[in-house]
Amino acid sequence: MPQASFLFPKGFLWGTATAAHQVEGNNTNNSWWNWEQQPGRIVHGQKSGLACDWWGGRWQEDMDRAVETHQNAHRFSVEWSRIQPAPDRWDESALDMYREMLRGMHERGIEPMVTLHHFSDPMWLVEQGGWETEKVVPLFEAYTKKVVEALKEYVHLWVTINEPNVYTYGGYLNGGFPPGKNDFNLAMKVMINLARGHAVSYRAIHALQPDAQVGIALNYRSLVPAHAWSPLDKWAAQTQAQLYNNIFPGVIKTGRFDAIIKKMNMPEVAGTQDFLGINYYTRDQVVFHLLKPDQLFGKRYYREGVELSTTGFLANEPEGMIEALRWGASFKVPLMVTENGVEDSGDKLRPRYLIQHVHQMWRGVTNSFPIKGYFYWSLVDNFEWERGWTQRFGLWELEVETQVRRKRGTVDLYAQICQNNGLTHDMVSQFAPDLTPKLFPE
Ligand code: IFM
Repeated sequence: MPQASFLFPKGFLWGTATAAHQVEGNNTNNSWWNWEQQPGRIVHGQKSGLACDWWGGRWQEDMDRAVETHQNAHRFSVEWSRIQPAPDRWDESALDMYREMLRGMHERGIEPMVTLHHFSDPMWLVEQGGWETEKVVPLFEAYTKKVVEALKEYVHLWVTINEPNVYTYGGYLNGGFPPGKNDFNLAMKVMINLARGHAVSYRAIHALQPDAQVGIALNYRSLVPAHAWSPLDKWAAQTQAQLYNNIFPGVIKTGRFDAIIKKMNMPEVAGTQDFLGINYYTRDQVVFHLLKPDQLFGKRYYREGVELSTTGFLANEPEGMIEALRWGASFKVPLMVTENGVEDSGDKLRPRYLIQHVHQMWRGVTNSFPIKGYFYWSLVDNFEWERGWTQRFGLWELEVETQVRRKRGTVDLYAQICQNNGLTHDMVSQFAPDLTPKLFPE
C-alpha cells in the first residue's frame, strides 16, 4: 500500500531537546564544571568549555535551523547556577537572556518547553549538601518562583526535573556523575528529596500560572529478563524496573515511595503531574546478580546481534518505545516523548532509528495513548556528560574547536516528518529503503 502514511494528531509537537550545561558554554559555577576539572572524571579529560556557545548567542542560528526544518517546539533547560549565582543573589541579566531566547523561539513559531533542573547544581548548593538534605526543597521552590515569575509570559510547558533516576543512580550508585558516591541509602534520600523538590516546584508553578502544564522527564529503560524461562531473571528485571522506572512517577502520582527495600508514604507529593515526559533510548536484557546491589541486583547487557550506536552506548530497540508509551499511559496523564535519539557520528543508524521509533510512537497513538509531542535528542552535537564529546547525538554535527555546524543526512528526514506531521512511504523508501517492506507490507 504505497500511498499509506503514519500521521499524527493535529497540533502534535515536533522538536528537539537540549540542556543548559550541554549547549550554553562557560557554566563555570556548577557541579559539572567542577567535576570536569577533576582528573579521570570525563573520558579523555574532555571539558564542556564553550559547548555550543549558546550563551555567546549561537542559540539564534540553531533556532533558525530548527524552524527551517519545520520544527514547532524546542525543549531546553535554564541553569540554576546562572540565575542564582550565590544563595543570596539573583542574576537578572541571566533571566533577561532566557527571556530573549524565549522571545526568539516565539518569533520563529517554536513552542518552548522549559526544564528547571537538568543534572547541574550550583556549587553553593553542592557545598550545602545538594539534594542529600531536605534543605534543598525550599531552595528549589524559591528558584522555581523566581524563574516562573520572570519567564511565564513565554512558557506554558514546564519540566521540573530531568531524569531524577539518572541523576540519582549516576551520582549516588555508579559514581559516573558528581558527587561520585556509591551508597544505596543515600541514593534513596536523594530520590526522596527530588520528589519533594518536584512537588513544591509543581505547586509553585501552578500558584503563579494556573494554566501551566507541569511534568517531569523520566529516563525509561526497557528491561527484559535475559532468559524468559528464568524466574530469577524475571525477578531481577522487575526489580530493576521498579527501582529505575517506577519509583519516581509512582510516588508523584500516588504518594507512595516504593523502592522495594525502602518504602514510605509521601502524601504531600501525590497528584503533582499534568503530563509525563518520557526519555526513551534503549532496552537491556537483565540477568540475576544478587551480589550486585550497585547494579540493582541485575547485570544488564544488549541482545546479541542488535544494531549498536557508534560507541556501543545504545542498542536500536524500537519495540521498547511502544512499551514505554504503554507503561506511560498507565499513569493516566498526557504523554510527551521528551527525548529520543542515538549517538551516531557517521549518521548511519540515525535515519533507521528515527523512522522506527516514530513508527512505534504512531502505533502508540493508534492505541489511543495520549501522546502530545516528540523531541529528538538533540538539535546539535553537545557535551555528553561523563562521555564528553565522544558521543554525537546531534542532527547537526558540531566541530567543537571552530563552532562550525554541518548538517547530517537525518536533518532532511526529520524536516519531512515535522512538515508532514508523520512518516510517509516516500520518506521510508528514501532514507531507510530496507525498512519499506516491514513498515508497508504489500
Ligand atoms: O544527553 C543526555 C541528556 O542530558 C539526558 N538524557 C540522555 C541524553 C543522551 O545521553
